[in-house]
Amino acid sequence: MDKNKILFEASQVFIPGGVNSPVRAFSSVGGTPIFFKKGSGSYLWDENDKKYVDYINSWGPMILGHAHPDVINAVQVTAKSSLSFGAPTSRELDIAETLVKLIPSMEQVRLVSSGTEATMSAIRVARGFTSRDRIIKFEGCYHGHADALLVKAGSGALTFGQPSSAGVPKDVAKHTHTLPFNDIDALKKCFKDIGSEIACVIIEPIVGNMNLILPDIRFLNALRSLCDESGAVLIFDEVMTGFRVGLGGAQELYKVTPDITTLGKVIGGGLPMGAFGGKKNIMQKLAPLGPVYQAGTLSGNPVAVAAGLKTLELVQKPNFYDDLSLMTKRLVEGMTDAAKSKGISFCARNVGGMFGMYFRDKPPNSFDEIMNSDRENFNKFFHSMLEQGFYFGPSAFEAGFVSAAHSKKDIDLTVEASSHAFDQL
Ligand code: KE4
Repeated sequence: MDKNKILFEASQVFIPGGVNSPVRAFSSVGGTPIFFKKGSGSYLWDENDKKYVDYINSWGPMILGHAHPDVINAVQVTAKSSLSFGAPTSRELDIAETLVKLIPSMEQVRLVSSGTEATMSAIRVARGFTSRDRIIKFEGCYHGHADALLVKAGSGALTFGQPSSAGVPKDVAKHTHTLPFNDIDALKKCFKDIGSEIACVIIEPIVGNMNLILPDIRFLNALRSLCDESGAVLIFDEVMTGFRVGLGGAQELYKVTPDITTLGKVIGGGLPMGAFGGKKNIMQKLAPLGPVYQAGTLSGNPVAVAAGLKTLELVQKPNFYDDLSLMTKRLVEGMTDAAKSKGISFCARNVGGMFGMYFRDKPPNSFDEIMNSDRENFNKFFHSMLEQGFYFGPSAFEAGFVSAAHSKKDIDLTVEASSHAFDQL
């Protein structure tokens, strides 16, 4: 009997949907979620002891691969001195200094325990700094599950936002305007109409939550100058792209500087960690100095910080990102060639250790374009690869991830398996 099925059924008795985060339930691809019991390097083992090559990396954090000995050691050593104090520790200073050094747009940074907390807090401090209520986000971008961010476009781009989730009051959603990503005209029109009322714009500078979508540099530049003109705070949500697409994140690749950056995933090395940071005059608005309240029992948790610090130390090794990008490129080019040889409409691309694969002829550059990719083929591909022991994100709208532990052999076996998967489409 498949232990995944047994565990999934039992879990659904006690946990809503049997999972602690919806994407894990395989709802959009169908089938039974895989329950993992062990990870090492680029590999995962499920409860049936089946081995997989992992292309989720826990949705980004495991960039060094699973159970990296130096990270595990840092956690074990730290844990022996207690797990949490609820008081400042020197290592929080160490990681703050590291983050400020690696992301120069951040003059000050505050640690939290998740990406959601980071974006929720960034929006609050931007509203406090500007004394404005309206925020702008973009269709297809995901910033965690704070109420103000679970909002979709209203009937017209400038009408009040509509909740995209039950439980989000219309009175909260109405302050959030959702615009089309990469659409400069819509952006300019919005700023022309309500620019003086906008507290902040939050954007995934490289989008990983509607699959991988790259920004048009003119769009990012327009966004930066419109925020400068209107006094709106520009927030780059780099929870996924931070230390994933390169050492300086998307802002370094595109040379566009935000006022606030949110981080998560990689900076915790697999333990709960988020961060938001930016210009000192904005961050000084935060309690205990300023009027914007924000807090957290486990913020800056010593064990999570130890995992994060060690991870951030190791990603700074020379050529870390060049090597990671080359390995990821090997994967996307290999699968693209395999699909081509089978006459399947498929393409893929990567930025650093993050990749997108699309069942369409050309890489998408917008929400609408990604929405018309072939989901049925994605689902068949996903299940064929899973069967063959290759674990991709269980959704056509998620990016994929390669770790520094992935070997050429892993990649070549994955490409070979993709060829069999394309045969089945
Ligand atoms: P968390 O609260 O899940 O730590 O972070 C929220 C978040 C914020 N910003 C961006 C750009 C993100 O990608 C995320 C979370 N990403 C998803 C993957 N698409 C996490 C996986 C999940 O929800 O289970």
